[in-house]
Amino acid sequence: MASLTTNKYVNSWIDEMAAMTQPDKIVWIDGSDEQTEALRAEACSTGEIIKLNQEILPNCYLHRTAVNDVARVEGRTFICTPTKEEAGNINNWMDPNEMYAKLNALYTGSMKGRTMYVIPYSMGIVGSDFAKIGIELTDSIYVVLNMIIMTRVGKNVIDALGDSADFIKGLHAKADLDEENRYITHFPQDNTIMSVNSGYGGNVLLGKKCFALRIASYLGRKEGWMAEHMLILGLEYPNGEVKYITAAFPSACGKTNLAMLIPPEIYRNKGYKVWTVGDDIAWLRVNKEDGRVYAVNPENGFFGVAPGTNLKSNPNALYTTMRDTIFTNVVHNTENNTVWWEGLDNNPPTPGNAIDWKGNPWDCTKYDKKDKSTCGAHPNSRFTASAKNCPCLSSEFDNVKGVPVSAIIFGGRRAKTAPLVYESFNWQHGTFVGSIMASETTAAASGAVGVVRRDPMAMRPFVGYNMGDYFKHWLNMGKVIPNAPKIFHVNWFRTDAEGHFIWPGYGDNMRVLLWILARCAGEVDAVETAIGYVPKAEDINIEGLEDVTLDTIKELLTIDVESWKEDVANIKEFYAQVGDHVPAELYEELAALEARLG
Ligand code: OXD
Ligand code: MN
Repeated sequence: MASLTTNKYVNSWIDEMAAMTQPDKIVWIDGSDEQTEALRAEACSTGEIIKLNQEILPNCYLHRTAVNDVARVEGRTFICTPTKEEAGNINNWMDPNEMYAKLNALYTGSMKGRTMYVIPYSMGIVGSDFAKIGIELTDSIYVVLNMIIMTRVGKNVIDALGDSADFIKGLHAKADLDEENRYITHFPQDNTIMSVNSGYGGNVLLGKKCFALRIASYLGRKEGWMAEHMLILGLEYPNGEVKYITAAFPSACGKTNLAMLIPPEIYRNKGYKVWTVGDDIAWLRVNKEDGRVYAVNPENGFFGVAPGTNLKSNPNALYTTMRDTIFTNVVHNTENNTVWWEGLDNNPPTPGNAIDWKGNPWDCTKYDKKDKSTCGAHPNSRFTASAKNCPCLSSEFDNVKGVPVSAIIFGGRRAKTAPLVYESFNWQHGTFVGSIMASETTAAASGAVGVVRRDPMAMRPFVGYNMGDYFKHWLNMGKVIPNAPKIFHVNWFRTDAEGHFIWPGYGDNMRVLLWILARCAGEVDAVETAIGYVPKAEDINIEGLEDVTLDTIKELLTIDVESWKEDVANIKEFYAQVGDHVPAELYEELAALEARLG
């Protein structure tokens, strides 16, 4: 198929990649409905996807990955900078020449008998100052169909690129799906991403984690902006004013749920609303006119975790998935040709009518919560759904300027240490608070329970360069933002002596967001503590909450000095691991915290 462009950089790169991978043919993705529909039909005919019940789930499909290929593979993800120091100690590193040679052997001939699809895509709205263009070459129709949902794909993108060399190159080949030879690699200096031997979303939808976080974080540092693992939401007040918040939480801490929050009834009745701008990634830039930080979501869809999504936890996400969605590794209900996952409802498809994520008959009566191998849907099964179908999508979603950010929130899953919410003293301290973010492993994850994993700014697996330099970039940004957002930390996961969650979470998290925004507006006082400003208990509105009293809030806001002292020791270990690029300012903050703890 003829190239859609005369851009010599694009065409010569495609020629080179095709010479190596040797596909039977090359097909450009133009973004047209006709082509997309033809690809769906082709993928259905080969069994790559299954067309679901079009009355109940219009334009929805099911896909199953290989059983050895169900999640991101951090151990096999590499940042290939010329020196190891540039990649830092937290990333896996390999010398670019060595990695290119290794990959060359894996890619050579890998597309024989296959088609190479060329996907021109934009992260961000074509024409926006924020937007960046990528081209992904892939031998998977599943990847093409997902990219069409998750990014802005088509002829207009390649036209916008013109004859420029300013695009991110991405090469993906499924090859043999060999996990021993699976590599997700980034060459920041070459604007290049190469992924081989996987078909799982996070490893192969190269616009997402690989480009919009790893490569973009590198570009952001070079160009003076930020690429962050953050949701973006707008909170609308009864008077119609909307304030925007970005929030970073480690994977699997409920970012999508918070982004699509439904206010508690008492607030809904007053006219409060929450609007979703993004659920996973935010690109942040300083606006020259008002000196504030503006955020865009560079994606165009949601690649969300299915299990646990239900009418209570996240009705907006559920509605979003009811059309135009690709489900991956969920249960197939063959009785009515729909899908199901653990935590959707209490009506799993009955034995004889259910196929599990591995493609085998599934017996829901054998399901044991504690034994993952009995699940019908894989715990990391996903929906790829279009933002346009989200009932609470912000009207500013397509705003080329982005939305002005009032508050940045960091959070983690901590049983004891972190209070429900606290505010940092200033940007430098806020950067410190982000750098010490952590989550404790839950029983749901494999391995020991309660182990602290440091996940700075929720970016541990996603910074495309040295983590210490990333911290420095945060500090530097603080100096060039005249009207910086305030930085907060939240913890929805505090537990009592019996291990039960104290805070109801979900929609009620809105009560904490309102305190945060009131602080930003200078409308409410706070208590200064060793770790930051904490609310006065009576300033968290508990109206309409069962089981939560003023004493509950007091308990949620206590600071357990002993566990903070333990944390300080753990932070020191972590900083040592990050190595000598950790900025002196953060060591000063650490020392100051230690002193305040006494
Ligand atoms: C994701 C992740 O899939 O953070 O968004 O793992
Ligand atoms: Mn994520």
